[in-house]
Amino acid sequence: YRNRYQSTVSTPDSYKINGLTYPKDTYSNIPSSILDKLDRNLHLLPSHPISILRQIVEDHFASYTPLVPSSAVVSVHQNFDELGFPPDHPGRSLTDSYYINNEYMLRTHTSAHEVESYKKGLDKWLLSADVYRRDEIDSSHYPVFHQMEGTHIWQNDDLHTLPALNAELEERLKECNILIEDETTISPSNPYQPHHDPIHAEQITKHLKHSLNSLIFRLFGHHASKAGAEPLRVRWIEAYFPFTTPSYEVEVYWNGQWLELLGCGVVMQKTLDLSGVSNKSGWAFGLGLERLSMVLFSIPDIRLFWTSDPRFSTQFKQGEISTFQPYSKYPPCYKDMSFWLPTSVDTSAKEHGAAAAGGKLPPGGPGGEGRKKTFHENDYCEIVRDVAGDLIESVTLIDEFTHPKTNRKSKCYRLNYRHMDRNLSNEEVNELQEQVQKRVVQEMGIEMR
Ligand code: FA5
Ligand code: MG
Repeated sequence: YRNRYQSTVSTPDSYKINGLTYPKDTYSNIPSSILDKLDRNLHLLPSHPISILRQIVEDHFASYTPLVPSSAVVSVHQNFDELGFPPDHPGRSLTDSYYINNEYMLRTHTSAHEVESYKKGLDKWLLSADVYRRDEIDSSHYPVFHQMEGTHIWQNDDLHTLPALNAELEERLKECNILIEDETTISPSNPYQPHHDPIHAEQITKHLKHSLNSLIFRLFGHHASKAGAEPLRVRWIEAYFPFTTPSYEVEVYWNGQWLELLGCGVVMQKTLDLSGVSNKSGWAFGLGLERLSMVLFSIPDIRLFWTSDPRFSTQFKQGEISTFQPYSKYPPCYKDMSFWLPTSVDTSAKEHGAAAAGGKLPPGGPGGEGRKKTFHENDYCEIVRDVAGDLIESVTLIDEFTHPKTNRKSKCYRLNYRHMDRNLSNEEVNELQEQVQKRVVQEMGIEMR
C-alpha cells in the first residue's frame, strides 16, 4: 500500500507536509513512525476494509455530500477552540495529541472540519479522514485511525416538518436479531439546549437515533440469517462532548465486551453561530471506521489494517462485507518491564491534566523537563511503538507498588509482542525490549528495577 513517494519530511527545524513547511517549536512531538502514516490514506484504497466500509456508509446516506479533507494538519483553533473545548481539556495535552507546533496539529477527530463544512452551506454531509491520537496500546487502539463525521442540519423554520420515523425500524431490527438497548434520558447532565423548543430538540434527537439505527440495520441486518446466532446487542449511552448536547455514544457487544463505535449529539448552537448558520439546528456523529470494520469483517486486531501482507489485502472486495479468514496466528511473546518512576513527581495529579492551556505552554515546557519528570503512560507507549512498530500487540500495567520506606513508586508493564505475518524469534524480541529499556531510561528519567 505504500505510496511511491513520501510527501512528508521531518528535519530538526521543521515538518514538511503536503508541500507546506511548518517550523518546529517546543510543542512539536510527532515521531517519524506517525509521520510515515500521513501518506497511507487507507480510507481511499478501493478494496481496503476501511474504504469498503466508508463507501457502504456513503451509499447508505446517499443524499449526504461526501467530503475528504486534503491534509491531516489543522489548526489547534479548528480542532479544539471552535468546538468549545475548555482551555484545560485533557485532550489538548501533549501527552494525548500530536502537535506540529503551538498553532498546528494533526487532527484528533473529524469534528475539526465541522465549522468549515457548515460554512460551505451544506446541510447534509459526510466527511472521512485519518485522525491521530496518543493513546494506550491494545487490539482496538492505534495512534492513527479513521473517522467518519456525518451531520444533518435544518432551517429552524423547517423543523416542524421533520417526519416521525422510529416505529417500523424497531420491528425490522428485532426481526434481524439486533437488540437496541436505549435507556438514555434528557436530564440536567445531558440537557436539550436552552434556546431549542424541546419539541424540536426531541425531533432532532429522534432523527439522529433513527438515522444511526438504520445504518446499524443496513450494516448488521444479515445477522439474523446466521442460524442460532446470539442476538447482536447494541446500546445507546449518555455521553458528553463540548460541541453537542444532548450527547450519546453507541456501543456494540463484541467478543465479550462493549466496544464503542461512535459519538454523536445535537450540535451546539455556538458551533453553528461560528459557521454563519445561526438559523439552523441539527445533529452530528463521528464514528470509528476501524472499530466498525473489526466487528463487521471479524478483524481481530487493529494493526492488521496496516499490514501489507497480500494474505490480508487480497481478501476484500469493494462493496462487500466478508468475514476475514485469519491466516495462522503466530505465537505471542511477552516480556515484563519493572521500573521506578522519577522521584520528584506526583504522577496522580498530572496524569490527565498537563494541558496546553489556551494554546500556551504547559508548565515546565512540553518537550523538555516537564515531560521527563512526569510519567505518563502515553509517553511510555509511544516509545514502545517507536521501537517496535506493529510488532507490539499490547502494553498492560500488571503491577504497581510504592516502597513503604522511600515512598518511591514502581510500575511493571507487560509488553506483548507478536508479528502479524510470521514468527518472532526470542532474540529479536529481547533486542526490542532492550531498546525500549534504553530509550525510556534516557527519555523518561525512569530507573529499571
Ligand atoms: C469523537 O472523536 C467525537 N468527535 C465524536 C463526535 C462527533 C461526537 C460529532 C459528537 C458529534 P470519540 O473520542 O469518542 O469522539 O471517538 C469517536 C470514535 O472513534 C470512538 O467511538 C471509536 O470508535 C473511535 N476511536 C477513538 N479512539 C480510537 C483509537 N485510539 N483507535 C481506534 N478507534 C478509536
Ligand atoms: Mg468516546
